[in-house]
Amino acid sequence: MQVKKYRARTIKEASAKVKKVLGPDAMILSTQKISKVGENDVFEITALTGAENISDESPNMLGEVKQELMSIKEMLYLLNNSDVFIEKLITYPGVLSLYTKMIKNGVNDRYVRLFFERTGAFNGHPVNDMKSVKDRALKEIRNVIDVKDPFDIKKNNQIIAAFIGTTGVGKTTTIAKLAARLMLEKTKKVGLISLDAYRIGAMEQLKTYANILGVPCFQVFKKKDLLFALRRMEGKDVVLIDTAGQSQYDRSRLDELRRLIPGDLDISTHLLLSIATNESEMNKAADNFRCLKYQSYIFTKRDETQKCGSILNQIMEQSLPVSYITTGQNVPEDIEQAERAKLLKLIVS
Ligand SMILES: Nc1nc2c(ncn2[C@@H]2O[C@H](COP(=O)(O)OP(=O)(O)OP(=O)(O)O)[C@@H](O)[C@H]2O)c(=O)[nH]1
Ligand SMILES: [Mg+2]
Repeated sequence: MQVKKYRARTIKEASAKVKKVLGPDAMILSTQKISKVGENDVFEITALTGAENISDESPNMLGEVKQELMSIKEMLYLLNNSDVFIEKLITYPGVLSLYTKMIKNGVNDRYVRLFFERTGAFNGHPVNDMKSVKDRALKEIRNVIDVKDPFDIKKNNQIIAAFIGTTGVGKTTTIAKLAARLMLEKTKKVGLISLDAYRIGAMEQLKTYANILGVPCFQVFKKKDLLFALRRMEGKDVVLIDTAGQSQYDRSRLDELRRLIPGDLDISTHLLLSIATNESEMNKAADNFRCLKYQSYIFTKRDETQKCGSILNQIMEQSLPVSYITTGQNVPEDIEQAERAKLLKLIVS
């Protein structure tokens, strides 16, 4: 392991020097701005080479220290993606690494700054304990994450839940996973309904799962069919309603779905959003389905992406609880109940 210092007129030039000499995996120990009267400011980076082995030398303590450090590769990434705010952050590698991770995870820069500003550490007062700033930022993020289990059945009321979302987002598969879980783990009596005014074939997939699980499954095209099906399933603890995939751009079909789900019945709706879609598509879907007054988010296809920052962006856009995360195509295994700590981890690591 070797410690070296590099100086340049800008932080970016100094970082580039470190990368050129020590390689992209060099870790930054400190970054300083050196100001001398009558001279231009100079930035100095103290970097460590050979740091990739430090966790082997002393797994616990040094491994932890390494986690707090940032690699020069990460710093260059950050410098290319941000601006003035970074100048305040740049001299605190521990906090900076959290910032970089969130940006890389796709959390909107605006929100990342907001959480750091909420810690109170960036309002001009010098801060000594950066670890506590990092912890405060994490706490602020944790505070906005809300989770809710729609099937947390306390009373003996029947729960009717409809699942909405764009075509192929995973509605039918998620319903099959939930139906199996509710039956096997919570010994609930489950019924399924397919609400689809357009595709005749759409019922088949749900029906196949219903047959495997041995639960009733009704196909519904009109509101009166839905009322009939619900009457037939009065004895069920939980009724799960699958809906036809809607293009979020097709207003008339969304309106039709809204008319099909009666507002006077106690039917909760849950919006599925794929974490693997791009941010603007996700926002558009969340906006356009809003007319269906969904009460929770289900984030799907977590296994298809490394970047889970869109979960936080969505929560910041519209503050609603997260109920489930789906993690693959296997029924019924690939679904997890949303938990704050797990969500936080997905967003910041
Ligand atoms: N990788 C991955 N694939 C998933 C997940 N959930 C569902 N899928 C897959 O996504 C595809 C579409 O799933 P469906 O459940 O049919 O989606 P849908 O929303 O019902 O689709 P429509 O009814 O056509 O709107 C299938 O191939 C599923 O296996 C997930 O969490 N991860
Ligand atoms: Mg479907």
